[in-house]
Amino acid sequence: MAATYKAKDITVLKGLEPVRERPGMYIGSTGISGLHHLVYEVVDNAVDEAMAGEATRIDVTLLADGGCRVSDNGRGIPVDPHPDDPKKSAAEIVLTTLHAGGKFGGEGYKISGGLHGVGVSVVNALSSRLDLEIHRDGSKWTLSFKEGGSPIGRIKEAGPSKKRGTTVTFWPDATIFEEIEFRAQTLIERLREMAFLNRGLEICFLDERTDPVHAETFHFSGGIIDFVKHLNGPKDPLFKKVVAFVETTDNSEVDVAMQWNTGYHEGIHSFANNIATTEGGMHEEGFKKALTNAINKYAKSKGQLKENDDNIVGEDIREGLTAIISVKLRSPQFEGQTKTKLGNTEMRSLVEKATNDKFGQWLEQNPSEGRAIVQKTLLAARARQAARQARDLTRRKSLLESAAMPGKLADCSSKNPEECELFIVEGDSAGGSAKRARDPRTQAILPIRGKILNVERARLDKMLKNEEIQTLIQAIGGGVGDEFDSEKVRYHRVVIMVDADVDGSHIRTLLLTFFYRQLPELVLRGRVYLAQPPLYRADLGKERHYLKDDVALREFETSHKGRNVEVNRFKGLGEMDWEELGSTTMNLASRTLLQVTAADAAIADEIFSTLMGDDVEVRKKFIQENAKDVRFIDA
Ligand code: 0RA
Repeated sequence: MAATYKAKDITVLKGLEPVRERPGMYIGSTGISGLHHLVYEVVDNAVDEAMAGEATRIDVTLLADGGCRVSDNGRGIPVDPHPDDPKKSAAEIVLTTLHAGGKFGGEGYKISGGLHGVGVSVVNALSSRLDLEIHRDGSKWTLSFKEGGSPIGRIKEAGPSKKRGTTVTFWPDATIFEEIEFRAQTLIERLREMAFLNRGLEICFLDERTDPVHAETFHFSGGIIDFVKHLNGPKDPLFKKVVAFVETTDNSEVDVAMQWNTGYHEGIHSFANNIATTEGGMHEEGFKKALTNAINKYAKSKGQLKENDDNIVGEDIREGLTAIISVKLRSPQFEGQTKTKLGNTEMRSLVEKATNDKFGQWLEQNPSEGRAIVQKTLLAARARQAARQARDLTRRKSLLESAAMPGKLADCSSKNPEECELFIVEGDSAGGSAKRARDPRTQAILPIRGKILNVERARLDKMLKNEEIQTLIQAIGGGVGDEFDSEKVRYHRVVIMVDADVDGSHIRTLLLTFFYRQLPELVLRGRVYLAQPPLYRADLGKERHYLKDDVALREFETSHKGRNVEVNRFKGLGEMDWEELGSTTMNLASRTLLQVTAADAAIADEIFSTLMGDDVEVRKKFIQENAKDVRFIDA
């Protein structure tokens, strides 16, 4: 008897040995992402049960001892003797044989998820222990596995049960993984996504490693409609409704939800069998093609686009669009560098047809929303054309004038961009002081007049036609928009120096928006700065102190109580003499600069869009909400 068991154990071990020898082949890596893959694998199996209409809830628990428990209320893994080897239960085979999982149930398993799809046996192979508990056919069944996946005895009937479902508890093998501590946040994000993609499925996450325990439940009755609302949450939707449609065939399913926001970012997220297809693929291609087609057809039929007008291009249609395309199909082909591109050609025509028909219909039924979409699209097209014209203009100018710099620019003598800075200064008088105060070798000055304010209510396209902005593009030297070339930029630091008043912040918002939209690389590389001119001068006898803001002033007054302090507020840069401007704001040794982050620029862009946008209601609301903020008072 003992000898027979031994022989069988060897066959089983052989079954999972390849997994322990080359874990990366099965789960990608033995790092943190491979570790999380174990959880996803078991969860995928449970989600399959939900997709088959057999489970409604999944519980994922991180145990205090480092294990992970995944529980579902599905049918339970079959426990009957397996025809190939009647001494073993089907469950034992599922847990100890590669690829065995999917083969069970045959037609019962309509659509199988898991990229993965490597099966729960891989999790078993890479665990130091795994406990299986199955509730099925009126009983509770248990079976445990030791390090490497061999079963400890046979499956046991451990009493009656009225429940159904499978619970897998596993402890990742510390000799295989570089680290074995799960990250709650990573798992939470994936579980939330899973809940969005499988409408109605309840996923409960519990982290028992912390005190107090951390519990979160994901359950979305709207499915991907809720997903789109979640993504658009922090943004300003163009209208309340979410466009959504479904198409099912005998062996596949297409699910689309989308909503435009007033921003400029294109956020299309596609999935195949719950896996993010970040490289896109056939389903995404079909969607984009039909979206462009449907909008053009609609815009023409409603006269918003005339017969002779150019068609609206996809890029302009997708500006500010948040969309989820989720397809489920029997045999997904994953291609591309990271195997996240869907290759099934039948999905292209299916999604294309569904989008053409159903979105076309939606537009007809929702004329005011349809009109808003087309309007936004036309604005995007206009801005893009204007940007191109502005680019052409500046390019032609610099060709004609053979790189002659604009007359207003007091350039620096060094031609090494690494040590050069460009100060964009508000007003001619401050510009004059800055020119005197600068280090002419490395610091260039470009005065910008308040006139730039006349672009108030202008959109970005008008802004690009503005002479001051053109001068600025020429001075910086790398071009604009898609053609921006950071190698050609003439200064490694671009410093915005404006008055600390309403006009000053208006100009700053405008400039930051311009940089964010047209020269984003400059912002991302951290090359844009804000000068920090002092707001106050406090005279103490012959001593002069420069104080950057109200807080600094209060501190100064407190620490010099009883002494005769004379305080002056600088109403603008022009009130400082050139020596003061130099020592407080420009000299490398004594100044402080504020580096602009991408987030700062994005906020400026949002303020700009809201204040300059066409939507009077949104603008009003914004101004009311921000009325206390002095920065916005003049808008
Ligand atoms: C094989 C066949 C059937 C279900 C399962 C496996 C199954 C596997 C897992 C893994 C985690 N939870 C699970 N739930 C079910 C079909 C059983 C039937 O037809 O009754």
